[in-house]
Amino acid sequence: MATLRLVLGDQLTAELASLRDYRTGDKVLMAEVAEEATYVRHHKKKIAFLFSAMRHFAEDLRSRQMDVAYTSIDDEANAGSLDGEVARALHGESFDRVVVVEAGEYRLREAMKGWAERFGIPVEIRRDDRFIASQDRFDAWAQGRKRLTMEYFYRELRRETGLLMDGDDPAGGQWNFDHDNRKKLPSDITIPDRARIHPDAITEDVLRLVEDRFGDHFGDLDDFWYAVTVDDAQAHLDWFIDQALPRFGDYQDAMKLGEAFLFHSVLSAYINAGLLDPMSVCRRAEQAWTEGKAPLNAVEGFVRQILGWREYVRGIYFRYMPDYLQRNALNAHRPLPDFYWTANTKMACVRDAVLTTKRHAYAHHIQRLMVTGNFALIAGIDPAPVNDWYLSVYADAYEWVEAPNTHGMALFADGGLMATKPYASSGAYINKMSDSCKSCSYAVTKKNGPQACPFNYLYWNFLIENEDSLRGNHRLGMIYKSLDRMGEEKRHAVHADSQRFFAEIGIAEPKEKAS
Ligand code: FAD
Ligand code: DLZ
Repeated sequence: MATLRLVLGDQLTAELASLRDYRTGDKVLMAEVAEEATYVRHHKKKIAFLFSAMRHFAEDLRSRQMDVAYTSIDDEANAGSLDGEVARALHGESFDRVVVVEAGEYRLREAMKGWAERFGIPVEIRRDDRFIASQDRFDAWAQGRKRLTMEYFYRELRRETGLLMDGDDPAGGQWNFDHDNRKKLPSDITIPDRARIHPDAITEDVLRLVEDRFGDHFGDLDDFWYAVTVDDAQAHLDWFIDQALPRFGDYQDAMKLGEAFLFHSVLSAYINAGLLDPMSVCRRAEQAWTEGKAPLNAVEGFVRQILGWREYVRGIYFRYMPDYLQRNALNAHRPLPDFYWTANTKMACVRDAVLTTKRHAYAHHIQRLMVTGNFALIAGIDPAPVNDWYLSVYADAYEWVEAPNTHGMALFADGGLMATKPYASSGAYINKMSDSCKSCSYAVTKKNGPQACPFNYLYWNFLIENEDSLRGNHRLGMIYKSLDRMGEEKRHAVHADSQRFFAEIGIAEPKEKAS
């Protein structure tokens, strides 16, 4: 019984469920296809990272004596899509079945359901057990709950896995060390230089190909430092555990102009593509704590991101798709400003976040949430183009993780399924957590007028525009009381400044109000 085993670009794990029962005579199919590279116009570095990692993984499988059929993007016979490539592989060969691990994105998962009928052959779609919690596990937890608070899901997974547990109690007597993890960067702190992987011949080939085929996509291709093999991703993990994890917690929310990575792990692209296993990464961090190499606030903060947030957002995505992305709870309709692509803005924090993104296909969480995300939220940008932007510009972006973070956490477009209140803030938050306001053309101390930081008046404009939806939110009660104390003149200034600014950045369409 010969089996065709399709491995997707984000399934680069030798222990993958679809490869476990490989037998001589089977064939592994991997394909670089235009459809996956362009369903959103991915950042050039993301395509290069994935194509190079796929090519290295194919070599790895061959070294394990597996028969791999690999279609490169410049192969003349390339069908252009994954289903087209499966059809081509089946043509004229006698396979008895196709085996594949479920796709991480809803669109492809749905498409795969029709493959058996389409190809006239059994197609076995296996569960992706690289996640710590299955979808059934998440659904069982979510069932009947009024609020899906991540913290409680995370605690259950801590208990089940034993990660950072002291018997039945959390290590250190607390589940969460968030309050220790909001420090501003001291001006004299040394930020460690990142370990970089230099492109080998396979990566150099891919870089040329990507420039040739996808040269008009967003992003810089030069200075390519991504790991593209399991060993090199492991080296990045080792570097992080030694050099950055000890201060990960303290400066988790900090930002600094020109410093893309600070003490973050920069491992998400590897974990999501399958080069690193999420549970092993958590265990490595836990070990650093037990060996006294990293403090508990850092290790718990890090483990929470992976065991908590990463597992939780995937559960949310598959529980609520496809309706999830249709939601637009705040009825936001303005177009995405051009500066998300060009970085051509006088707001220093936004410019830095976009330039970092363009250069590295990476920005850390606080830049994504509190700078570009916060701006899109308070400016009332339509969630659809914002989702497309986040899905295309980051090397770690797949819809299962991008959509809940963008649509739910950053934009509150899901109406509060994930967050109890919108993550909206004025310039004061950015000033507190970064150095960007010091060199900004706008003044964070000014609340109104052409020189004022746009985050300041857009914040109030957001609360006014969304008063019908948000006034009843008990976590915003104090803020609406402040708004009630605002005089007519000030409210008028907020409105006028916001309209002037929307016109200046070319997004002045009036916001439609829900009927
Ligand atoms: P670290 O800060 O070092 O965190 C460690 C690890 O925890 C990450 O590598 C990642 O695997 C995981 N993690 C941390 N936060 C989250 C989170 N909120 N959700 C899921 N996993 C998390 N993450 C993606 O992997 N892909 C995305 O497409 C993505 N889009 C985002 C969009 C928005 C608007 C926001 C606010 C966040 C998004 N995130 C996304 C989550 C988070 O910003 C990134 O995982 C993180 O910045 C990756 O950098 P890092 O590896 O240095 O993470
Ligand atoms: C993101 C991506 C890109 C850019 N290219 C490919 C590809 O050519 N072949 C492939 O198998 N996968 C690719 N991927 C990853 C897929 O988009 C990903 O597997 C689906 O979105 C499901 O998560």
